[in-house]
Amino acid sequence: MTATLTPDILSALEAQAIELPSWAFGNSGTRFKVFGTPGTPRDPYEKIADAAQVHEHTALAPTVALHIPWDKVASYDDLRAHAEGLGVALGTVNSNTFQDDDYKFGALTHEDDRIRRKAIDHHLECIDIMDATGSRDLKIWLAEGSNYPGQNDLRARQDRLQDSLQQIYARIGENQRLVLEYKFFEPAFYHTDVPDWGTSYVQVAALGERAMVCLDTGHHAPGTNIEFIVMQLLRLGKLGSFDFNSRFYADDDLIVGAADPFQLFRILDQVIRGGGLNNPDVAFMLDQCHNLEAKIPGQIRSVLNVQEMTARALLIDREALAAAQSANDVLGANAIYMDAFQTDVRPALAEWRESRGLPADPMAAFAASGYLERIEADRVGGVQAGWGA
Ligand code: LRH
Ligand code: MN
Ligand code: MN
Repeated sequence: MTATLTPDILSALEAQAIELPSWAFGNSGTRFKVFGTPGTPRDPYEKIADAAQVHEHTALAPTVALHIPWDKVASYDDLRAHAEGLGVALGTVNSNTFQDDDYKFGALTHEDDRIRRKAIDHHLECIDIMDATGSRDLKIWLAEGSNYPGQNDLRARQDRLQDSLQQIYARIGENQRLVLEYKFFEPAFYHTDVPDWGTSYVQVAALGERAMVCLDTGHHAPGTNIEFIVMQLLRLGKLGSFDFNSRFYADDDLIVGAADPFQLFRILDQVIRGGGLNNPDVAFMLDQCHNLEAKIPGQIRSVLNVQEMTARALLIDREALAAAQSANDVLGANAIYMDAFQTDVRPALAEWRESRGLPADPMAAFAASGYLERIEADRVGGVQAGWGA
């Protein structure tokens, strides 16, 4: 079945905005090997230039998230002007308390007040940067936990975490937000201090209205019903942002929709059902690392996959579905749902793109643009940025 997209669907799609992570443009790999790629950015300015290519070819990615200290620069006003000159804006600021020797046994949960103070101060510095970049969200992901039962006092760590978050939240501006990301394991393997949405919710609910939960799709145990969590957080008004990526096994950070497009469809269905699609309270971000594939087309593929699954989810005949659900028509309801998922929206999206002056096939247009060849030739010398620099 191929689709015709109604004006309502097209205007919802037109408002869709997906934030790109600056770190997706640097080199990344596994703990076994990080492979270098010719043309990889050497600094945050070049990462933003690459991100702007994704927006130029898709009109889907108007903002770029920064990671501090990876994206530290001398002047954030200058970085902001550089981004704006390329047609994009600076978005979420991600803090980093996972690459400093002091944080071996924790940061915001650390027993030692000096180390905890240092971690809190890092977040205050991130908020200063947000003031300069015009960013709304401070995203916190903590690599904290323990490896062995008995190693730590789990409860005392929750208390210290709340105290640290309160100190950070006190500095969050009127128009800013604190977003707390959870992850069930890694780098710690026995316990993680913010392992699940419940813990993140409890921690942010105690802070106040401008504190929200970030859901990274790769941060759950296999088999978790992620769309249920999306529904619940939207219902509670606490879904602040998504980190989209896909996974087969752990925190794989692969192209969105690559592993399980049906799961992406189900998540986007709940986003629409919960009023979150173009609700400014929910930030749609990618959190991906391209270990093998070229980075810019990797990001283009991801934003297109999100757009495609959004279009399919918007095709669900919600009236018919509600009627089938209230009649307990199990097979009928499921058939209505699956009909939307099985609809090919690609020709309709290509036509719509062209009507807006965008390339019908952004992947092909980017490949033909010569940009990759240009950066490979231009960016020689200097040190390539990587996951961590
Ligand atoms: C942690 C995480 C988090 C970090 C990013 C680099 O696994 O998903 O969002 O900020 O990786
Ligand atoms: Mn993430
Ligand atoms: Mn992750």
